[in-house]
Amino acid sequence: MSYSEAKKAYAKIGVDTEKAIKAIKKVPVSMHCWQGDDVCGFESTGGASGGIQTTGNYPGKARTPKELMADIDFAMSLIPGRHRVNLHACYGVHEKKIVDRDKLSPAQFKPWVEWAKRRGYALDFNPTFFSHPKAADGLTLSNPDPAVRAFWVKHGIACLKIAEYFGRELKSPCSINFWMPDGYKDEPSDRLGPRQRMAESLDRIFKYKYDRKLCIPLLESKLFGIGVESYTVASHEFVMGYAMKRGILALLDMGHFHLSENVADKISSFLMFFGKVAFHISRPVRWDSDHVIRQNDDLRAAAQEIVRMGPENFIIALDYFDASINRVAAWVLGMRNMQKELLKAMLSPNAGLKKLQDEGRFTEQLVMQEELKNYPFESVWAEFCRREKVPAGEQWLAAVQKYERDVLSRRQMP
Ligand code: RNT
Ligand code: ZN
Repeated sequence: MSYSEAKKAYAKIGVDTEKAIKAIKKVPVSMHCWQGDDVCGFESTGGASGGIQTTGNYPGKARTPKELMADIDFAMSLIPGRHRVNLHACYGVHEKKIVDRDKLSPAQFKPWVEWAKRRGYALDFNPTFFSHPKAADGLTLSNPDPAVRAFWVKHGIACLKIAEYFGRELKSPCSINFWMPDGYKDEPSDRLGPRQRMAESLDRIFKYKYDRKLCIPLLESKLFGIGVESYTVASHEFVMGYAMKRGILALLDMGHFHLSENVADKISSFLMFFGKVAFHISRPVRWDSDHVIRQNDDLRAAAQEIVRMGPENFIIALDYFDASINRVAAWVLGMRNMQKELLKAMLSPNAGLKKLQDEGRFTEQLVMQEELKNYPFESVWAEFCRREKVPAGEQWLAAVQKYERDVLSRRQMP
């Protein structure tokens, strides 16, 4: 169907496709740098620890900051709209000697800022409380050893300063997400102590008077990790309580709940009581497995909630890492899928559907919800891509395959 025919079909149900195209263009998605190198970072070649795991050994992962930046640039060239890039503290650029986590400063992130300025990206940030000798026992901010806690408190404060630097230099507030893997493989005898220590350490970090105009701290909850199955210190309840008390935002990762829970249902309550909602868009398969997001029911439901409650009230970040497929393709597919679901939700007569619900017209509501799934969304997506000068369909994959032949396949792993 042509765009003008689709436009008419949508107009009949009160949906303005031009408005939707304008709206989707304004929603930035924060693209996670860590899909590009399996969460390895530039400090060691150890790979991710802390209850997270990448599986697969697809060739061509980025080995240096330069390669990672080039891969991100290439991915972005196939994604419509303007987006953000999400960095982790373990992606600092170190000259000769590696600066330890407690001593990190803007100096290690200057090359990222210079690159982001040149490209017009804003940056988000994450302290890295894993893949480090002082996190080897799985406990960081809740560690019984005060010296270990002090080390990680310093890391947290150092990262707040780096986030302020990003916000200031790139003229866009930087979200900084705190996720700590702390927990136990088997039943603990004391569930309270680690949570008290965690709260006390976080208090010490947030005593640093960060500039709220430059950085937005987020706190991410989790259910369990690999090797950390029985107890997670920063659980959903811990995070809800702590974030609320401290006046920071809680972050919902779609992979951090029981598989039968509807994560989208949590959004409205979060919005009511926090005012803004931060999201890690991910896809659990059997466990919190961080597969590339697909256009499935979960993503659709989350996107609908985001659109119905105003995308400006959300911080949308992707979080998955698949090492079994082309990593650039994993980024492009995930970013486009996110945008596709947001656009579908924007092409929905949301006010009309709400009216049907309020008037108890449930037959019409159900029929309309289903019929909408077969509306000519593709034609509007294609028009959006045409205006953004990126391929609308799977032609983007041929470009990635060429990049794989010319660039990725030449990278030898040490
Ligand atoms: C881990 C969390 C966390 C990480 C990133 C790398 O379970 O989801 O957000 O994936 O910080
Ligand atoms: Zn996450």
